[in-house]
Amino acid sequence: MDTNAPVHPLGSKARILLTSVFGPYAVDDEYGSRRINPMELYHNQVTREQGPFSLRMFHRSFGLLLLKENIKAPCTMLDFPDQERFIREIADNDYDIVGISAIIPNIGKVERMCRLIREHLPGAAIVIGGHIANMSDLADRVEVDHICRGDGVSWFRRYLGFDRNAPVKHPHVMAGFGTRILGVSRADTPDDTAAILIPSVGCPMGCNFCSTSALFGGKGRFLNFYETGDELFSVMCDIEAGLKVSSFFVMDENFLLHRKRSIRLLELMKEHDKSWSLFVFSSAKVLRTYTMEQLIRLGISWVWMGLEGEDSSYAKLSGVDTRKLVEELQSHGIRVLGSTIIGLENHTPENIHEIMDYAVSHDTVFHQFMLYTPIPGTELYAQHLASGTLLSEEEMPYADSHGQYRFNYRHEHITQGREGEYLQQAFRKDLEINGPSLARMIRTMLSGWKRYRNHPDPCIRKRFVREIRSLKTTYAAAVWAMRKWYRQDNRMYRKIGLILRDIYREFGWKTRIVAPLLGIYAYVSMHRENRRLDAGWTYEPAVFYEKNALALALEKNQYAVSSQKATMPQGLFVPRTTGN
Ligand code: B12
Ligand code: SF4
Repeated sequence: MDTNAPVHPLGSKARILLTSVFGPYAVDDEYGSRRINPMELYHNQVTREQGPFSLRMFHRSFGLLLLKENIKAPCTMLDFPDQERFIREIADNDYDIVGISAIIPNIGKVERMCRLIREHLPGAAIVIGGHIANMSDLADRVEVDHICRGDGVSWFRRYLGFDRNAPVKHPHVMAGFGTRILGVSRADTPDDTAAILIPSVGCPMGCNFCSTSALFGGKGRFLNFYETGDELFSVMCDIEAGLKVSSFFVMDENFLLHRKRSIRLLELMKEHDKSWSLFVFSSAKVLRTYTMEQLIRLGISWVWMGLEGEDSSYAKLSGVDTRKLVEELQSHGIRVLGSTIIGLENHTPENIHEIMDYAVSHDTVFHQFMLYTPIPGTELYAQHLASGTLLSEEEMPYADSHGQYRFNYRHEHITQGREGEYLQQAFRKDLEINGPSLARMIRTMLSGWKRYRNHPDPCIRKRFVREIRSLKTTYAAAVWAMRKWYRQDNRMYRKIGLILRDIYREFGWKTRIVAPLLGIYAYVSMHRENRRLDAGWTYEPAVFYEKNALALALEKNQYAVSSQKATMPQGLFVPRTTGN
């Protein structure tokens, strides 16, 4: 295997296939798919115990989309194929390069895909990138020509002989698709869905367990695709015009940390009367360095924040009262997704319930619970390796090391596989005490609306008007249905009833009429969904097949037929029943 700055002889003439690993994902299979590890963000690790209230949604493989946009050679992308579809693609077409993007739990699929590529395309170079590249023995496990550790855009540019420093072109892609909640599928329209925005990769904070930070250089390192607020603003205007969106899901581990860029973006948003909504990841300490006025005008409407655990020693949390911070943010309409780690060094069977109670007491709109997991490439992994506490692959296969099942090491205090039980208890406690995330989200949006509906700045008003549109109708109906669902549970019935009362007060008689009318439909649908879930239904993402302009032109020349944009219908999900 060539690791030293390889260059492909065909350069821009090379035909490239980029692919994600094959599905189905939410099944237990020999290649490492696990039913407990679906290709869904929320249902995998946030709302997984919320039954019909769980938010179901898929996300494209953003790394590959970014690569495709920046490759000036014929490039085809296959996202979420099943094995048969993948085989058909490599058996029926000639490719010079096949690039696979993967994370470590999917190593079994990568092994299989590499074997299939060698069989069907013996002349093709195989390149592997993404978080799996952090496995130190990857090259010994799979038959691969190149491994890209870190940024793939510059890697591919060098490999194909292009200018590595050319500006990075941003793809125009919706952040999510196949959204479904309470058993009802939602159209992923630009009004309701955010576009993806990738300003940077990596995070300089370098927390000991963080594989994202590790992949892009660790402490003190990161890579900006867009250095300045001006560059980012221009990219956002371009996406806004192309996709007709007003919201951006900002895929940047610590977006607000890049203060100069954010403040300049804020200036430009003011100057150009933009009232965008931004969904961001940010550490607590960084959030505290902005005034609420700045956050609101910047359109921060949703934030993913690591809470990790009480008394954890992470610099990103030092000196911040996270409960106060969450309360304050949510009272301004900013939905918080808090993230808590189960299994930190000081966690024991004796204190774990207190730890859960502390996490749940934040009453964040969403709460992720994850096992403290040493991932190759991180400081935490190196420590466990040195102390001999890692479990062997036989004891703990990589496919199961996804953070929602078991530790991949011997924890000093938590033994006998009890961590899985603790995780489940944490998720359930959060639901039991705080109620469905959907209800919490609606409550938070309502708080924001009440606070800002008469704000003197028209851009701020415009954003809140846009965000609460559904509160008058579908969300009101959802609250009505959720309250009915809890009619045997006095405390939750009253809690949700208060939200409904506030909605009626704000939006008047039309909403009072619409809520029960649509609500009964949602209520029936929740029961149907609940029965399906009990019967073992899981959901899979649709397959996407896309070619860039050069690949389409090549196809046209080769077959002398009019080229077709071979994209699968966006926004579809494929239900699959596995339990009966
Ligand atoms: C979006 C996302 C998802 C989406 C996946 C969507 C999809 N279609 O794949 C969802 C929500 C479904 C998901 C699920 C899971 N995820 Co996830 N996910 C992320 C997240 C938040 C963003 C990834 C991203 O798009 N980044 C932006 C792009 C631009 O960066 P990138 O992907 O790294 O790509 C760059 C390079 O890596 C490289 N590159 C990538 N691919 C390739 C391919 C080639 C050929 C080349 C040359 C280069 C290259 O070039 C790109 C540009 O620089 C990351 C955290 C993060 N911030 O990275 C976690 C992360 C990747 N997920 C992770 C994990 C563990 C999971 C889960 C197991 C669930 C879980 N328990 O967290 C499941 C697995 C699902 C499954 N069955 O496979 C871990 C991976 C750990 C590891 N080292 O393997 C991460 C790092 C989070 C974390 N810190 O724990 N995830
Ligand atoms: S602050 Fe978050 S993204 Fe940054 S290194 Fe720590 S865990 Fe990773």
